Amino acid sequence: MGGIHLIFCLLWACVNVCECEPVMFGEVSSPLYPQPYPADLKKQWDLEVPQGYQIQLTFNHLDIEPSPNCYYDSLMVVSDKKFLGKFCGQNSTDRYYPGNKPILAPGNRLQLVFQTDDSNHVSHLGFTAFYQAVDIDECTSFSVENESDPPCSQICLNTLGSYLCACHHGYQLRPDQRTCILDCGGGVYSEPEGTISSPGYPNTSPLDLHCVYNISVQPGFTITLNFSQTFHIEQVYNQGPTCLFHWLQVSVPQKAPQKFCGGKSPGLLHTDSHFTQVEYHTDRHGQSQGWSLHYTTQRVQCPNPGRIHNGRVTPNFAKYLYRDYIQVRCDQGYKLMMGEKEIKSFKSMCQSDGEWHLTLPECKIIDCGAPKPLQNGKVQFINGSNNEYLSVIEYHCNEPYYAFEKTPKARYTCAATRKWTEDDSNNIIPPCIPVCGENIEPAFGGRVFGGKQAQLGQIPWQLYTSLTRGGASLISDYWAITAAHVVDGFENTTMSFLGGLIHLTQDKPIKLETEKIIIHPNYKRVDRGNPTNFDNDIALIKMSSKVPLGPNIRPVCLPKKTDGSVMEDMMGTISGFGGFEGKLKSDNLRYGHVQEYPNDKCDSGGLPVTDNMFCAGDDKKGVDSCQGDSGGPLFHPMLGYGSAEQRYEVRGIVSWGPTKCGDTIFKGFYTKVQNYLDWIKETMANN
Ligand SMILES: *[C@@H]1O[C@H](CO)[C@@H](O)[C@H](O)[C@H]1NC(C)=O
Ligand SMILES: *[C@@H]1O[C@H](CO)[C@@H](O)[C@H](O)[C@H]1NC(C)=O
Ligand SMILES: *[C@@H]1O[C@H](CO)[C@@H](O)[C@H](O)[C@H]1NC(C)=O
Ligand SMILES: *[C@@H]1O[C@H](CO)[C@@H](O)[C@H](O)[C@H]1NC(C)=O
Ligand SMILES: *[C@@H]1O[C@H](CO)[C@@H](O)[C@H](O)[C@H]1NC(C)=O
Ligand SMILES: CC(=O)N[C@H]1CO[C@H](CO)[C@@H](O)[C@@H]1O
Repeated sequence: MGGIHLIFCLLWACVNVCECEPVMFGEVSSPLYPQPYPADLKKQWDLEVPQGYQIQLTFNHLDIEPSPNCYYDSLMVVSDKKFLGKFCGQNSTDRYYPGNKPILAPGNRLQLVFQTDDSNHVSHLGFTAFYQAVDIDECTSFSVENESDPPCSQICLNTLGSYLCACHHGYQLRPDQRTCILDCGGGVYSEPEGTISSPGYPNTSPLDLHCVYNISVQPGFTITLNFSQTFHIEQVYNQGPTCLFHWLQVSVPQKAPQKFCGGKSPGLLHTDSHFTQVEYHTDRHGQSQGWSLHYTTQRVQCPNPGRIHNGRVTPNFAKYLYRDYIQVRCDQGYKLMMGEKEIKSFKSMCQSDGEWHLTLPECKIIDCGAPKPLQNGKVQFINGSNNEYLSVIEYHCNEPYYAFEKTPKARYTCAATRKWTEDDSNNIIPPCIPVCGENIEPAFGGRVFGGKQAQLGQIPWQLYTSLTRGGASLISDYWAITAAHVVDGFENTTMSFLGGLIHLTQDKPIKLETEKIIIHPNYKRVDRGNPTNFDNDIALIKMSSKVPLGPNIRPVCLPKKTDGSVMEDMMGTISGFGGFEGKLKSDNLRYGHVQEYPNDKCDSGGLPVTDNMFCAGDDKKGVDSCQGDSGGPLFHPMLGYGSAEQRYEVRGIVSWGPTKCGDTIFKGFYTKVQNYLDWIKETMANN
């Protein structure tokens, strides 16, 4: 009948489709009602309300011929083949009369079947009933016999035509919208330490769990899990114990996860990571007592930085942890080197990845650099090499022609300051100065008339110029001193001087050329060539190159300021290539001894005599300086030296004489060198 109804509907569909929709309520009555029903009848009604509802039938009136088991006439109520009742009778005293309560079908459909036999003598009226859609309480409608599960595992909320499931506090509805799961795990444990336990611990864990606990602390720290002794997770035996259905898994990035079950606590687990995930899983069966863990965090440890040669790593810890700093200091005399580069200081930090942010530098020995060369001297290593720290050097002058003024040698140590340092000194390397006044043959013969021929090296400071046939005295390795009148007129030229000779015909004299000729500024240049005033008859000559000092050419000393003035009766020695025994000049270097006199004891022949000169001569032997000796020295043994190391100083410069040479009455006049010490010193220093 339902099928016919459907076809009907389809034929009418375009006109009145809505009639096909199940209605929410309706009325149903026996044929002809409220007239008596006909005999020999069999009629069925298919009633339907929308899905999600139950259909409920309420009788308003029922009057069907009573019979045992409603044998003759009956109204049968069936819901989807489930028999709900068979009714007949007139009032509630009849056994098969429906009660006052409505009939509720389990579903949304209901069939009524009305059957009558061949007679209706008493004219029973039949029935009329009202049906309606009633909301199903899905929450309570499950049947225990069917073994079907309740629609919701925890809380069921009935709604019109449907239902909703909900969960108790602490539980979550799963995607099936029916079952609830313990709301475990979740969130992130970021505190430096904490405790995590299985749900309900120490009570048995709920079933069907999947809890995820993330422990995530800041980089530079590692997590250690300490499981408590009370530990139990169901284990199954499948060719050995396996964690098949219940398990606890600890996962650390970049490492294979570890699964645990059974009754033995994993104890202490060092993860070496700042992130750890703990997952706990139970299925719907079995039993696990659960677990608990306390986690702590430790700072990441860096490897021991190690030792360093010739330096120290500080601080010295047993362990170096994240954010610890180390410094490196080199021992005294060593410097910090990072590769090829020197660095001032070194600091390195233990990083969050357990590595030092810088590798250790090296301590290399410092050096003071090559020692400064010493003019006219040399340097010599006494200890060490490569100019390294604590190397010791010694400076020596090229002896015997040069020497330090005060000490025989100067010793320097390469100090931590990277400088060559002399103890108790200002670190200025003293200059090597030419040794003055020494000669090879210190003993000059006695008083010999007309002088005596000098030997090579005996008067090594004696110089000679053929240009003006004059002499000069070497006073350093650059400078010579002479009389102004010897060089007057040649200041702007180059003059040649010879040294290291005793014979003018000698093979290999030492040739010196002048660079500068400096005449004393107060020398009066009148009557050049035939001067009449010899005041300040002094000049300095600077050679164009260093004089190669040797045994035959060496400087004479200058007198000291304190040497006093001319001393009467004091003997001096004069030397030169000047004439003797009637000759105007000698080919040989000769010397003789003269005595100094006060100026008033000498006849000047009318020429001016000043305190810048002194006179000397020899009363008896007629020793005198002569033409050709001009500019040459008058020298004395210096006081304060033993005879073996006798030195000589130049006190006078052969200047002029009023008459012929060797006159026993008239003496020669000499420029008093002592008066010019300051000028000599200044001029030499400034040129
Ligand atoms: C038993 O449950 C199933 C599924 O839940 C349902 O289809 C069936 O109609 C139920 N049977 C009875 C007798 O309740
Ligand atoms: C826990 O960690 C996993 C893996 O890193 C991540 O996928 C998940 O989102 C994390 N859960 C929470 C709540 O942070
Ligand atoms: C681990 O926890 C136990 C207590 O459960 C404690 O006795 C033990 O000292 C802990 N171990 C460490 C290394 O913290
Ligand atoms: C010699 O030099 C070495 C280093 O080159 C140093 O260790 C040592 O102390 C020095 N000795 C002296 C006596 O200076
Ligand atoms: C040398 O030169 C200076 C400056 O040019 C000059 O004054 C002086 O007269 C010159 N002397 C001689 C002797 O030529
Ligand atoms: C009160 C009443 O109407 N009772 C009637 C119930 O039906 C029986 C017959 O089935 C009658 O005999 C009673 O009189």
